[in-house]
Amino acid sequence: MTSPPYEIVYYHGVPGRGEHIRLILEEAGVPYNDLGALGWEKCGEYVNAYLKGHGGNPPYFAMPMLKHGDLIINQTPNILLYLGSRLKLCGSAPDDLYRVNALALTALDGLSNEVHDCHHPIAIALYWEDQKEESMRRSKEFVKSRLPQHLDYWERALKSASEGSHGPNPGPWLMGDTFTYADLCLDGTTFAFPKALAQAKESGKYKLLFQHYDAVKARPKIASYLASDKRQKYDWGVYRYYPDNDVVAD
Ligand SMILES: N[C@@H](CCC(=O)N[C@@H](CS)C(=O)NCC(=O)O)C(=O)O
Repeated sequence: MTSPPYEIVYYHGVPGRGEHIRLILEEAGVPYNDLGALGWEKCGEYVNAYLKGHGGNPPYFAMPMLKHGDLIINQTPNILLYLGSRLKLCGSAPDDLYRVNALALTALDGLSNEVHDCHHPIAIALYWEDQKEESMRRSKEFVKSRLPQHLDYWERALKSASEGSHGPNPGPWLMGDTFTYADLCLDGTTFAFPKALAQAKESGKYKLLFQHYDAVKARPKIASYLASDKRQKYDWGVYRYYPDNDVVAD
């Protein structure tokens, strides 16, 4: 029996939260349909149907969603958990799934949700211009204190993995020598805060993390995806560039 296709229901036009899902499917080398790319008319049919709940699946609150056969799920980390487990990208020991999930949740907290909140600190329904002062203040605080905490954490996690604490064998990935879906990419944060990330790189404090970032981008299937026209450019969405927010720590 053939498996039904994996279908991503998400906006088209930016990588956004949908990108975490695209990347895991690309890394696994499995085909998928990105319904947003079919145009809003087609994608909107699903979105409207799923708003009410559909075929045993509860209504969703916000995209992205994944449809796989009769199952329709939302919440990015939940989708990653499902795919990571099916596509064998969640470590080698049975309990690794929960370890990988903790890493992925931490990555999504610090390098996605907090980055998003820098440009929309007051309300997602307001334009950036309507919360510009707060956004600049939030960005300064993020770059000064939260970003270093998160970068320190990832450096520590990679050091621990390189010493063999997280997996059966030491290695360059977060779970040692086994690549998993938690192997984050700093890409979006680098896009939003290029000066702060350049400063972090130059500091020499995050050698393992920046090597890891390069190694993720160099994985053959990821590299080929990033070079393809399927990869969308940052613009609006979670990762945005505002020159006023692009600050460095004092
Ligand atoms: N925690 C959710 C957040 C989902 C989310 O905020 N999605 C955005 C697009 S990336 C959205 O549609 N937001 C509309 C809203 O929250 O009302 C996840 O990780 O999937």
